Amino acid sequence: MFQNALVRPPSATFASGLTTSGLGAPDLSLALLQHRRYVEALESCGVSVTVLPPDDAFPDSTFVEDTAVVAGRRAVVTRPGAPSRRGETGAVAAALGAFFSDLPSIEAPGTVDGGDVCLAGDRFLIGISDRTDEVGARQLARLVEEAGFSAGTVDVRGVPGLLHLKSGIAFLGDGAFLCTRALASHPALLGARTVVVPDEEAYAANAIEVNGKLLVAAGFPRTEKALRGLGFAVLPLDVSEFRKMDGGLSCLSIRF
Ligand code: CIR
Repeated sequence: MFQNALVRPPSATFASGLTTSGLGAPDLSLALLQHRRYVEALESCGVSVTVLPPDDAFPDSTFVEDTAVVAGRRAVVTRPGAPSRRGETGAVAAALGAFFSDLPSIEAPGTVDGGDVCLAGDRFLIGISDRTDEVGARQLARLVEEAGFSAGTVDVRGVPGLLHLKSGIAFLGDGAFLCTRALASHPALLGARTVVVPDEEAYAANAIEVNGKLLVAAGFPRTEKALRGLGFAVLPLDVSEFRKMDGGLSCLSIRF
């Protein structure tokens, strides 16, 4: 069960963050509204939400998930792959310090983005991507293993259109994953139970399970229907403005 979540609303500079989506500039006031709804949804799942102040110096800082990885009673502060995002970690580490006394960091030259880290039961899948490198992944694996978890890597560099591992996969609980077709056939997922999103709904693979509810991006009817059919309590949320900046539901919070 998750008791807490850390979020950070988008700042006034949100539209100048990194993006490859080609979907146009985000509307800041709509993004702020969507972010408030996101916080309310987390609260409706019984989570107490800590809201960090927005920071204009870091346009991508609303995507807090990339800055820390929680492994039980340990939280690992990452070293984001994009140099423009490295300064985001200070405020997040300070806020996590109120909850975690065990707070190690990924050290240079390693890089890790939390969006590349998928916890499935007691096993961490760590994506090797353009943001998370092998050095960072090795450091993270050791740090989560010390905390009692197992870890393995998933190389997603050859998967087109995938910024992070979790852009294409979400753990649904009970050994099952929601994922894109490309990831379902990835050797790292051989033998796993998968619910595959239709190709035209690939964005919907970034979902989060929170205390028995599944938060999914709104506007992906086939995925939503399939998940409801499997008995999931689905909570659709509009995150259109975050999608324009290559982000999704999971990126907007650190849950623990
Ligand atoms: C970036 O490129 O870093 C941000 N614009 C989007 C980060 C999305 N984070 C995530 O998927 N965990």
